Amino acid sequence: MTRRLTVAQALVEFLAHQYTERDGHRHRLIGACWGIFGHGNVAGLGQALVQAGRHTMPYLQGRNEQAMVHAATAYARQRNRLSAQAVTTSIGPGATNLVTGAALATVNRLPVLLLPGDAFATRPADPVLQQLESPYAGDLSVNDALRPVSRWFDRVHRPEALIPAALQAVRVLTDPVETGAVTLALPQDVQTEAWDWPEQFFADRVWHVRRPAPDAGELDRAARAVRAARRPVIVAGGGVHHSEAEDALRELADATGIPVASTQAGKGSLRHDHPADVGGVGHTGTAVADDLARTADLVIGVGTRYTDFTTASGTLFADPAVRFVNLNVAACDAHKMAALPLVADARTGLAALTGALAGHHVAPEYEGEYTAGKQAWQAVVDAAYAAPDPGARPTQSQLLGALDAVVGDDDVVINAAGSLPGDLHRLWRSRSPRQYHVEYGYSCMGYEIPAAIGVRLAAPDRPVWALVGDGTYLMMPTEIVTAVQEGLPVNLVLVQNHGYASIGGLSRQVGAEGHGTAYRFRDPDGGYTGDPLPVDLAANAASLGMDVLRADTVAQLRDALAAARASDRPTCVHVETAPATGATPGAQAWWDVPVAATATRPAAVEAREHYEREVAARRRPL
Ligand SMILES: Cc1ncc(C[n+]2csc(CCOP(=O)(O)OP(=O)(O)O)c2C)c(N)n1
Ligand SMILES: [Mg+2]
Repeated sequence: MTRRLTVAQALVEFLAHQYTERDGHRHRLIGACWGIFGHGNVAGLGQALVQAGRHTMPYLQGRNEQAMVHAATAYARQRNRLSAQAVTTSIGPGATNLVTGAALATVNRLPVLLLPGDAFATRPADPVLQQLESPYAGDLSVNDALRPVSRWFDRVHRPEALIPAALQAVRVLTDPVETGAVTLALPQDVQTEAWDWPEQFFADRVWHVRRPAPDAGELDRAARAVRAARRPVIVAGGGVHHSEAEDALRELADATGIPVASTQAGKGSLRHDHPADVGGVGHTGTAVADDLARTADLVIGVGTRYTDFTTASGTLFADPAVRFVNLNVAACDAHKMAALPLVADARTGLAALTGALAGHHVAPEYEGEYTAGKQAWQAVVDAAYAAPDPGARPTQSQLLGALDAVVGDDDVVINAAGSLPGDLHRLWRSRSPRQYHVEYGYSCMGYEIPAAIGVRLAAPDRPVWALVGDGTYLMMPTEIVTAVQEGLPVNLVLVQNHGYASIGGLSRQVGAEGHGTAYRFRDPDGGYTGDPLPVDLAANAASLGMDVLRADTVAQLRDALAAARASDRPTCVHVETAPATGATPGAQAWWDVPVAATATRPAAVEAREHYEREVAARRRPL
């Protein structure tokens, strides 16, 4: 039995029949297909999607290809990687706009299926509109730029090649180790070619997402190391969420009293008020977590990649005798930091470790020490959140305090770049898994608004907040239109501070004097130190269709946030923040940003002296 369809029609039909299964629950793998059409996909995938209809494959219209990938990636994150979305583009610029989104997905180990159009396979006219010509390679196209940022890349030159290509694509999307951006480049002529497909290709196919159990020897060595440790600390990464291992982690913490610090991706693995939760760790961590990390004799990494923010650029885990046990489904992560590897699914591995540690508990003095540290940090958060003068302009940490007072357990808070990730990691009180949605693998300005759409599509009952700096807003406000079009009541908190404040601070620290980081008019000497620019981002958001509430004071901000949460329309709260005060805690650990080794200006010379002292204290991670 065969069915005659075009390549694009066959691909859509195939994707509509792919499912994942984990823990007895079945999920549709590809929930929808985003697309912007051009000559490279309109007659192929465009026609196929309209023919399939919205029940077979829902179509979502975006404004910018990068943003569509962000929305799809956030969707997959919120769905614990059990569902994903596809993104179709034309050839040329539509395709290359995917690159940043693909990198973000791959860095964060999140599945997204990219379907860029490609130049004709049959080459009736070379070059076609938007085709890249290379003097040395006839088979090169701009889509090759997607290879390094894809976990699977294939170009379907002939109709029948779609079958193995599509199966491999789904294998990678659903593999907990391999997953990331998956690209099927589809030449525009091939998309429209017909073929007699075996019916079997369109049968329901269930991809069982495995939960590999640990090797007995690895488990035994890990358990011995934990039992021998006096100051163990768990570093919970994004893998805890991907694996839905939050309960298993809590059971291990309850049974053993081992404190749990978390990376940006792992925050919320335990509720903030769980006695073992010591909050964020690393450059943007809490004092209590970082002190524990500095003095730990054993670090138990669970589902973490150990980025430089987590390790404070290799300076945080400072005990010369510190050892690592890494529970990770990916062997490449399990072996980082010269660790004892425990290669397994996070949930399965945590449960096994809890079993192997039966009867073991950390010393009461150690528990008492971090409990006191946790209380001290709570007081720091309270002080940072407190806004005694309701008539004053809020600082950014007071803004987070106001948001903290408004949200419930189900709200999702999204951010990716600027000064907010640090404040959020240090201060935010996570109340449920997947409430804290900070993308800090790629830290991509512009992720937040499309991500809010993806999260809302994945979790229609959860109120969603995109926290966005003015710089980030200007980089990618486009998908506001999509939220309005789809009737998604996403909330946007637009933080106006007239420039790239975070980088301004960093720039001053590293001797670059804040150059080019403020949004101000050019002065006669050529610098940007004139008046602030007369931009009205609130008016901009309103012009794209959002309801807008302007808050100039703490009191107005509280009202606006409450009104936004109650509204069933996409709503923007625009707030101009005051500079941070002493109440907002800063970095508790170092981060390596190299400073000019020679300079003519004193700021850089001084910064270099400071930098060399820090570098001298660094212990190189293995
Ligand atoms: C796409 C992208 N370009 C550049 C950067 C580098 N970068 C990190 S934060 C930042 C400034 C962000 O400005 P804004 O959103 O206004 O936040 P603020 O720093 O003012 O809190 C920049 C330029 C980035 N993370 N992403
Ligand atoms: Mg800013």
